[in-house]
Amino acid sequence: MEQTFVMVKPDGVQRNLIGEIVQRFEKKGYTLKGAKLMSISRELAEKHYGEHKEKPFFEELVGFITSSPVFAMVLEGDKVVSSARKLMGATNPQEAAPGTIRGDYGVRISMNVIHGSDSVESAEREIALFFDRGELTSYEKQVSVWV
Ligand code: RTP
Ligand code: MG
Repeated sequence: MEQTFVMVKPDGVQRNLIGEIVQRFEKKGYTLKGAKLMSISRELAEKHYGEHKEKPFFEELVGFITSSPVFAMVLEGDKVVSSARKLMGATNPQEAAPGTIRGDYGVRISMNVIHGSDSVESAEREIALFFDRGELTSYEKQVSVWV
């Protein structure tokens, strides 16, 4: 089953949006396999956003993501990588459709509330960067038992 890495960025944590964002993924039907509130070191931020090292916004991005805690998650489900990106909306909240997380809560591209892996390969890399194996659970949802 496919897994992705999603994180509520510092602006989302500061604005009390963790619960709302987790709820959107839960209600959609994805399974939360691991989650934690954590501070990101500069070293981790530079690895995570390594693909943007040469971009003009890199320093601002690293400064922002290390400025205050983030809420990191691993979600599992069918095609969850691309679906999670759809639920998040376009990178620039000014272009993100209403109903998406960035469309509903974001204002500026530099503080766009949430991160989600952009491919299955990125997801594997990012999950390994942020989580130790022992921090991830391996249960299956047994919906028929609970509803
Ligand atoms: P993310 O990695 O955070 O999930 O965002 P993304 O895939 O939608 O966008 P990406 O191209 O990977 O950019 C990473 C983050 O850099 C910031 N950014 N600022 N000032 C700018 O022009 C600019 N462009 C990108 C955004 O915060 C974006 O989420
Ligand atoms: Mg990205």
